[in-house]
Amino acid sequence: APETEAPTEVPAATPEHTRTGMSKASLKQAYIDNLFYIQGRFREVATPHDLYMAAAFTVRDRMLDRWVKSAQVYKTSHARTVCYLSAEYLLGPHLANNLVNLGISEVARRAGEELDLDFEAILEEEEEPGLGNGGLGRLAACYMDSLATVQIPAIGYGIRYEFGIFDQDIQNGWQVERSDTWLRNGNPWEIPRPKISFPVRYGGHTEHSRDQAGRSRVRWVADMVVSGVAFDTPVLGYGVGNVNLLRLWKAEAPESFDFQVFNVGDYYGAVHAKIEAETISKVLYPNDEPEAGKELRLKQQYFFVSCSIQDMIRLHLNTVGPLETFHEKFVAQLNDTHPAIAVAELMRLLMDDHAMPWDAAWDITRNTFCYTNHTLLPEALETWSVALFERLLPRHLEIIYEINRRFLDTVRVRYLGDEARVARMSLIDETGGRRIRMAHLAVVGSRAVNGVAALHSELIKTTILKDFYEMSPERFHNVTNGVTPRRFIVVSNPRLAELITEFCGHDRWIRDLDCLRDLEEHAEDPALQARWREVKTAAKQDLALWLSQHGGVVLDPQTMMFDIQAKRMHEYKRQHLNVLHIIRVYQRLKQNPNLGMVPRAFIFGGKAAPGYYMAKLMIKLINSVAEVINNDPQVNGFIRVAFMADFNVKNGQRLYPAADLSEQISLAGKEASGTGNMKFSMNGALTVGTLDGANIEIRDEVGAENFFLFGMTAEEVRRKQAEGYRPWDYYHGDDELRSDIDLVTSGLFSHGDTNLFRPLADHLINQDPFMVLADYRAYLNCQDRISEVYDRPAEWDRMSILNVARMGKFSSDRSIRDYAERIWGIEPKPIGI
Ligand code: NBX
Repeated sequence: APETEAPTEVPAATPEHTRTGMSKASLKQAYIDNLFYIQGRFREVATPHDLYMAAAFTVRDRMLDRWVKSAQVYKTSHARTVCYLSAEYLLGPHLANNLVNLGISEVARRAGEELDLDFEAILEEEEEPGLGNGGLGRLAACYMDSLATVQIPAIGYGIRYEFGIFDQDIQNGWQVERSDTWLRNGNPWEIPRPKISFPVRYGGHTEHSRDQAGRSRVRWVADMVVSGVAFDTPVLGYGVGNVNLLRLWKAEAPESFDFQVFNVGDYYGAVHAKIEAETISKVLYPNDEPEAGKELRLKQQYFFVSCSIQDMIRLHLNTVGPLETFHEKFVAQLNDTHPAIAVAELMRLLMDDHAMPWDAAWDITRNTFCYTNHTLLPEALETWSVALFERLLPRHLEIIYEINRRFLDTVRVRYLGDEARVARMSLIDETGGRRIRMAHLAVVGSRAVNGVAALHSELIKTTILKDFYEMSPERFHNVTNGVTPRRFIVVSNPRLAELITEFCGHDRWIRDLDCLRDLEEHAEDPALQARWREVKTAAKQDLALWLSQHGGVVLDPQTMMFDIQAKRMHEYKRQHLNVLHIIRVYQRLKQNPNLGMVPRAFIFGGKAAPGYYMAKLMIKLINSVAEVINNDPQVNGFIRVAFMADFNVKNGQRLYPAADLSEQISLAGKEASGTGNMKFSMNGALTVGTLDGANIEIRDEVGAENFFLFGMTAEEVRRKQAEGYRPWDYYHGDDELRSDIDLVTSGLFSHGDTNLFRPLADHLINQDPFMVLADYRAYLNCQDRISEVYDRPAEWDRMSILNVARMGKFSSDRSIRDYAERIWGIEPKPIGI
């Protein structure tokens, strides 16, 4: 028929933005249409939220084209696919990021101007999905961006929490938590897939029998079932046609759950059961450490894992075929141990639902999973009581026992008579109440294990997973973390991006961050330095303005060095070491008001886990010190202290561009990697840091002369702890240290209350598990050097330029390529635009 012969392809000569509706004119038209047809508004009566929604839908529509094409290519080419299993995704606002990745930021801005829209106000309107606590969740989000950008087919699986990480208010200096209602006004970025849903069962008992062929079969008779429904968010690659999928599961009562039939007469009981089902994806646990014994947390983990594995099996059976090749189609990366139950779940599904024998199922399972460890802190290693497991997941407990039995047999054969080793390696910790060690399950059930920075990956091998390393060293890897330069330079620091582009080629560096090296040869050029400084000062002005409008602290961006520590509040991260430095400077200024020091703004941001008393007390201390210093006219021309409330992705994007100095001062050996360290340095901040996590590699890259190093090494820490660390000796051996700690408890910062901060001071003097006192003097000396260098702008600017120029390694694109080549064995599947 003539119709079908008509050319369906638009001639190639037509510019891409015209073909795909990305011209200014089509953006304007689409925007007006969306405002009218989706929000039901015209300009004159639209609320700021309507204006945002129309923008979001306009952008989302433009992603769908690429999404559909990617899905088709991935499906028909049977592309090997990465499934990233993560309980957290700390995504941050989508709109600006998607504009950048679509390559239409500029044209959209112009379209907005012609429609008389306030572009910045529209961006501000977006509520960020805060479906994560901190580094681990944000890393998952950076990896989703990079997977798409380096064109690796991927699905991110997780939980669609109705309430993400709490919003933080500061009241009277204390943290107050408010629930995060990010879905209140609708989420334009997700597409509900009610037809993609799976049953997830809990509780009950198992029944063992034999089938006709005499093979043993197990039936799990559960006593609770919920339904997981998929919500899909497209994830664009930068400047490529690839769009990957973030599939988050929402818990609902199953449709079959008809309370008329099942609960005649018990209407309230039925509604209660429905609520219980929906509770599973209700709220993110706000601790960046495991929730010991919280049944709901284990339910959440199993919930998203079970949905995800069932979905993978469905996809595989729909396309490639027999389950025997499952591991050739999929590789599943476990983001820490939160999804480690996946090992038992895949075994269960293969054996119980698909009648596969143990050995075949085990082969597939072990070849599917890889495990990333994110912490060495012993208190952060996840374990679950056997009793809880038995109650909630009886079939999985049986499978874990069997995995363990077979595994320990291999240990015994390998290490004859070494029963101590067997006990150490067991999946079950028999000391005290019996508990399942999730890290051991993850290691035994995986093909590869990795840490997140070089030091961390080494320490894993000598500490928490030493026995496993000795048994199979070839399975241990390092993949140093990275962050996406799209969000953390292009979106958050457009002035710097523009300046870099002049030297590093349009778009080139955004895709290949090693191109930043082109800046190096200009590091001493006074002209570049002047512009570099202008960019930094402008960012500091933006931040100062914002802070003055939110919290009221006034900072001087012209004269003051912006010294920033922004991260979760934790004793190991040592925000109190930073505070002791502030107090030292304060005391010096009080003794000598004409000190002539470099003015500094000390800026903090970070949430404390709601039940972590010491972390909350540190927030109170920072705000209390701020109150005294900011109101003391004798010093407040030289130093000011600000605590930015509600540090999240959006607020982080205000901080990174504005920092002169980045505080990365954890006790060596405790911070697995850190990623904020990379974000700051990429934006031209110099780092004051310990030899911990990725700091070490950052220093190696930017050059020791461009990094302010202080403090003990991990090895020195280990030795000192082995010898018996006595913080008391430091307290008594250093007059300034003693006077700084004593000032904390003097009542000066607490309106005369000498007890308020006593727990903090006492803990430092008596225990000091993170050796604040041992590193105090080195830190102060280093800070003095920093002030001296800051006083020599040409030198500082040169160092700052060199930091940015040498940060290529810390793009998450590099991390993902490392995973793809060294761990996953997966090739890019390029899709053009
Ligand atoms: O993971 C963090 C590490 O502390 C950082 O050093 C590292 O850079 C980052 C990414 O690799 N870990 C982390 O953020 N953990 C959690 O957020 C967490 C959340 C829930 C939980 C345990 C840990 N139950």
